Amino acid sequence: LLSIICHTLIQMYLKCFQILQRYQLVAVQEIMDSDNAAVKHLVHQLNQESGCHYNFILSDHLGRSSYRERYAFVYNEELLQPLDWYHYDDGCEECGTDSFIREPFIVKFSSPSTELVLVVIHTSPDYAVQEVDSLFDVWTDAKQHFNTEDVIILGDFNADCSFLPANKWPLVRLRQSKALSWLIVDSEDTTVSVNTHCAYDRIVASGTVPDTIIPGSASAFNYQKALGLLYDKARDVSDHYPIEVEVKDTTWDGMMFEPSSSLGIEGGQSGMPCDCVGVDFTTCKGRCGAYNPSLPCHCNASCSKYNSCCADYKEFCQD
Ligand SMILES: [Ca+2]
Ligand SMILES: [Ca+2]
Repeated sequence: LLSIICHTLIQMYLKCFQILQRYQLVAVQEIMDSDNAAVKHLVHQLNQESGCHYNFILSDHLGRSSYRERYAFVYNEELLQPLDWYHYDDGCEECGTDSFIREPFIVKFSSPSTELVLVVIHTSPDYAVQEVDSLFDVWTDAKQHFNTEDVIILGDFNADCSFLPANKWPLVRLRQSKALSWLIVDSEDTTVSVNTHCAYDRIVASGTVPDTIIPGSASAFNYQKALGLLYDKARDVSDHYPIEVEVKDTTWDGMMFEPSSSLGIEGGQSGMPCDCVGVDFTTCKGRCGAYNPSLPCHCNASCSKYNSCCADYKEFCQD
């Protein structure tokens, strides 16, 4: 079982097929088509190319503005089946008291021999410190929800370089907890550009998962080298390398699931109904990233540019 992040899959189908076929399970992010036609087409073509039975499960459109992204898990359905899933309830979007721009999508998969909970996240680079810290709450919630310690959190955390420099690690509970293993280490370069060396993309695991990882398998997959691509072509595929781990499964007896006849599962909607009773709209405390045109001041990254920040924006939302 492997996992991977593959960005901007729409543009460069063919190369992506070659990359996707390495994996039994893939977390995909930054999906921006309004229907699910692109992913459906991709998985359909992937099945034709590979002769395998891949399927996918899609999150809601996630974001605070009209710019929204979806997550998807693409999986080999003869070996993996989604059992149950939910969107993490991160607070009230309308009040700006939510903790993520794109709240994590959480899916419990079963294989013939085991079960595993996966949490996918694409953090906001502007609030990477707060969001990666808040992933600790998501991890706690996922463990309770599914009554298991075996959780993998993966995605573009923006967890390096200027977005999350090393001196901020003490503020990040996900990093400080001894119960979590950061499988993609700080020295890894997950960026395709030769001008950046940053471990933005991460796989973090708990429970029995770290013990099942094949040593040395957690890494960024340099598809430019592996496929012999020119630099410009590699950059057309993505600005990030996929990150991957290989899990050894010693108890699998060769059993496979029956593939389903339909393609694609909608993972439901995010966002519980909420009200803003008692919320102070004049402060950015607990409201970093908040933007609401009907309110006099904002706490989003571009408020400085428009001179519309609440007075304490710097204190609570900037370093
Ligand atoms: Ca949110
Ligand atoms: Ca690089």
